Amino acid sequence: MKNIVYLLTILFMITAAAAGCSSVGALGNTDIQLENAGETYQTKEFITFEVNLQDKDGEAVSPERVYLYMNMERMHHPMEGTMKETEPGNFVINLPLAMEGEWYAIVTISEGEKEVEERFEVFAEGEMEPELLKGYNADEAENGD
Ligand SMILES: [Cu+2]
Repeated sequence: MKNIVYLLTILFMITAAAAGCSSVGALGNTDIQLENAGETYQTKEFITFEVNLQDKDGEAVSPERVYLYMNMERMHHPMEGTMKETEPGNFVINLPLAMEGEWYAIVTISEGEKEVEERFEVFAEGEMEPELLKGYNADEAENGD
């Protein structure tokens, strides 16, 4: 009887470890693509940013949350928000860019506590938008703040 309890405990631990490994691994092995990377956009306009997620076999990955955060080095006017899934593995959000220059864009995909991020660059040209210089959060805008 003692042996069976021991065996069941071991089996349970192996199962739990395997489940944990596969979920962490799946997120870590995701190929994150920002379709807008390297592109130049006009300031003041809302731009559709699009992210595609695939695993190593080319299958769509749909994590719980995909978040886009963009800002400029040594400046503080973050453009950010939760991206919406339009089809499996495809996520979009509409965000403006406040001023001309180089912006970094960080895509964070998360599943529970586990998160993975990837950094890209996009460019903006055109006049500065004073109303956007404190940043823009699409999630807050959607909630009417
Ligand atoms: Cu700036």
